[in-house]
Amino acid sequence: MTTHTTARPAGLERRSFLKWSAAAGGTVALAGAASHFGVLPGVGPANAATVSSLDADRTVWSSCNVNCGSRCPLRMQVKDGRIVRVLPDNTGDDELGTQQIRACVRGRSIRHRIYNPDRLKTPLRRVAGTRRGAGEWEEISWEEAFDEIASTIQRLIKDYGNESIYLNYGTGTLGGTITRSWPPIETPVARLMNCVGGYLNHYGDYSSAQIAGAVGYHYGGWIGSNSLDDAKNAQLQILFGNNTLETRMSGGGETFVSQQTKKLHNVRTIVVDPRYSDTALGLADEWVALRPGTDAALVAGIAHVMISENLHDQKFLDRYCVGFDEDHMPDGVPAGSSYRSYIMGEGPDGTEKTPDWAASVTGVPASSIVRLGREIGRARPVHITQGWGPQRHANGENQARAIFTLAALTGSVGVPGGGTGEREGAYSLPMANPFATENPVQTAISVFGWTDAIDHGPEMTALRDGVRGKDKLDVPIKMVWQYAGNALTNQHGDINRTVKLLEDDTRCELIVVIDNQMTVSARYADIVLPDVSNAEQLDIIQQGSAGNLGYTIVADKVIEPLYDCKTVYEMMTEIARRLGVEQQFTEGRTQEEWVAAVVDASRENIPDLPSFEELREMGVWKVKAPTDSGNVALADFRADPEANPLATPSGKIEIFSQQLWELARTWELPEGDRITALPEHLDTWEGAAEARANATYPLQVIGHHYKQRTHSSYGNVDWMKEAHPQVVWINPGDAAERGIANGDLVQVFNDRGRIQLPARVTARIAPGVMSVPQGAWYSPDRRGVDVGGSVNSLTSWHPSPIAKGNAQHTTLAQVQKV
Ligand SMILES: Nc1nc2c(c(=O)[nH]1)N[C@H]1C(S)=C(S)[C@@H](COP(=O)(O)OP(=O)(O)OC[C@H]3O[C@@H](n4cnc5c(=O)[nH]c(N)nc54)[C@H](O)[C@@H]3O)O[C@H]1N2
Ligand SMILES: Nc1nc2c(c(=O)[nH]1)N[C@H]1C(S)=C(S)[C@@H](COP(=O)(O)OP(=O)(O)OC[C@H]3O[C@@H](n4cnc5c(=O)[nH]c(N)nc54)[C@H](O)[C@@H]3O)O[C@H]1N2
Ligand code: SF4
Ligand SMILES: [Mo]
Repeated sequence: MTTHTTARPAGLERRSFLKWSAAAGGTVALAGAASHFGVLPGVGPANAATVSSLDADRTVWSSCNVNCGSRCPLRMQVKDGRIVRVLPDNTGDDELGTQQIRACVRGRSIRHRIYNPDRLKTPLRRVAGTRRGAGEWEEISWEEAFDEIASTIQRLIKDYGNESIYLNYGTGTLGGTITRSWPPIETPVARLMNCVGGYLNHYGDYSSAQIAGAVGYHYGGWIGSNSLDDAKNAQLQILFGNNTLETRMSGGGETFVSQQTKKLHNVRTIVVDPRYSDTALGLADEWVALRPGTDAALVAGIAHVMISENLHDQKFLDRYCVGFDEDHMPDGVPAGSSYRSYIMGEGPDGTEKTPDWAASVTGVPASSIVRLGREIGRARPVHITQGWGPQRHANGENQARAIFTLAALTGSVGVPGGGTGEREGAYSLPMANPFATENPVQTAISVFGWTDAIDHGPEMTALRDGVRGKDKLDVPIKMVWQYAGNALTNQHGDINRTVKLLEDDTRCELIVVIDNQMTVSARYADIVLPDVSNAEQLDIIQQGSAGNLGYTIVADKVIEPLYDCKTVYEMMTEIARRLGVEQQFTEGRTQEEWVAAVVDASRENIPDLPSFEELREMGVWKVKAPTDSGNVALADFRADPEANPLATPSGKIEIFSQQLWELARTWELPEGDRITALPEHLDTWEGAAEARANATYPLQVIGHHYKQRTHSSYGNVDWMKEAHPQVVWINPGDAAERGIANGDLVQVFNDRGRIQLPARVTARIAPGVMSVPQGAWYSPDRRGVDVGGSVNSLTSWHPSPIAKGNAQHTTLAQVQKV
């Protein structure tokens, strides 16, 4: 049975809790004391500059709901209707499974996002006749905004059908339930659209498109991997491009889980990453610095050592996999098609994947590859996970599958201390969501394909563009809803090209942005609807990834809506009324009644879950996973593969996928792009090999996820910009060649764009590679130079071959001193 853990420090009764929370504020230094009292100029009610926390009128549970993979409860202190202080979780302890879920610096600065000068205050409409994006706005009433949106929806459905209306990707309120912004089907916007016939859907996401596109062929579906606390059972832990210390930053999430596991069990840890990431800094015993997009080649070199020295787990491969050697191949494929043949130079390419070969591709010394092959080959079990950096590449599907294959070579799949090579799994509560409805429209495009669908939708087909549910699209996208997302511009590839497309309002006729900040995407809207922040409304919050800890948060309304902002639920209700479907949309419930309904429905799955009223008082409710040994992915399959087959055609792990073999023959790909049945290394457009042959743009650019921001969210918070400025990481050798010193202002550029920002010259990045932390706000100056330093000024629209996903870490550029 699950354990109920809302532990409080001994001696504190529940009824004294609120008082204690307030008092704790004065003494818990972690919450950041005096500097939290500052008041932003020009926003909110006039206020005293300093307020002692003891003076606060009340402390209210809220949370940070952005898409950082974690999700932290926040205790917001209110004085005279204004949030004056933000405190972290204070329930639980410092043990794995009952830990405090302490907010990172972003969550603790949330006041500066709530009371930000960029806050949207009133509905805005682009001035008729001006260019979209020109920044000429008129303030309109809510009634005008609702009327115009409702009548345009009616016209577009009549003229083009529901498939002309698209819900763009957006994860700004991923943690919410009633306010949830992704997946599209769970959003309040989808709920509205489903009342009037539905909308064009998307599959995949910007996070993990390629791995999601690959894992079905390899494992039969998304299976995750062992949790990070399970590394305690391993002899060796390997993290491929998995930067948990920066991308799961909650002090109660995977940052805590991986650090605590390391501290208690000291398992040897290898980090494979072109950057010496914060995770390498905090956890690694060894850093393997490879060129971006070459993990499959590194794995091939390691496999060569293991096979040559008989260190691979042949028994596991025989029983659980197809495609490793010639004796375990599907029918009807030519000899020499196995992974072993590929590695030993007996396949169609005739190249032996020796450590020397792998060194020439990856940049990792051959001697290191030999040593790695031996160490990995001799360790059992090996805890292998990958983040989503390796797969956000032009060859991302193969990168992901190669790392899965290394897990199979070590025979570590399905056992404690092992893993599948996918991203770490974690325990989570099976919350229900009765608010979500079904989309009557089946047609879907890839998450990354919407710009193409605006540009030339009816030319997009299943075999060429990955259209699903239909052989081809019939209509282009005519309307875009962008709710709590910045993927309309800032987070999509090639911003300069994207904004050119959006400027033309004869193609996409209506863009509605619902946000609470004047974001880059809002600049390209026709109508901007000012949403409240999460502190201004009630919702139930879906947990983040936290090892063996499950939890849920009831985030209450802390303050009244600022300015003329409305909740998204109210906005959708008003539009539903104008479309004649209000009753169907609301089912007669208020937002609070919906939250209560979510709790009631979830109690059927989780018998111990307290009632809505109890949760509301507690703020956060925690449950430790029922097993102490961590989450082990595919344990059933490992125990009995015949009784528990995978959902692949063979029921086994498909190192050679016959489905991909077929795809490679039937799908139409741009010249140079390839799909392979084996997880081969592929040299791609703007990849590592091309970089060395390209005199104009010889440097590979990746854009790691950065602690200043969650994507673009928090990117306009003064404190965060000061603490973690936007800089481009450059290797000292590359910098010296160009006369660039640490701190110099530089421009990074290619044919698609040019950004300007300070250089961070550091040996923490591999030679030939730069990293521009993704998510900075695009701000082109008069010359068109993006002085905000957004990496998507440099990236492209070119999708990956199988998933049609965003290959935003595959980019070539040059750098020069300004
Ligand atoms: N080059 C490059 N590009 C990338 C990536 C990369 O690695 N490299 N990563 C990709 C990935 S993994 C992802 S997930 C996407 C993320 O892309 P997005 O999902 O677009 O993420 P954000 O930029 O954080 O945008 C969230 C928006 O929600 C808004 N928001 C926050 N709270 C609220 C609220 O309460 N109400 C409303 N209405 N709005 C709110 C914020 O102001 C912000 O504008 O970016 C992708 N883009
Ligand atoms: N602080 C912070 N946390 C976040 C986010 C954020 O914006 N800020 N975004 C959140 C979201 S939505 C997501 S999807 C996740 C993203 O999580 P990830 O996709 O895992 O994050 P990335 O920073 O893109 O990549 C992880 C690491 O992979 C490395 N890398 C890049 N290319 C390669 C490669 O070819 N091979 C190898 N081995 N490594 C490579 C990068 O240097 C980086 O250190 O993070 C989440 N957490
Ligand atoms: S950004 Fe993530 S880790 Fe930081 S406070 Fe918000 S949810 Fe927690
Ligand atoms: Mo993501």
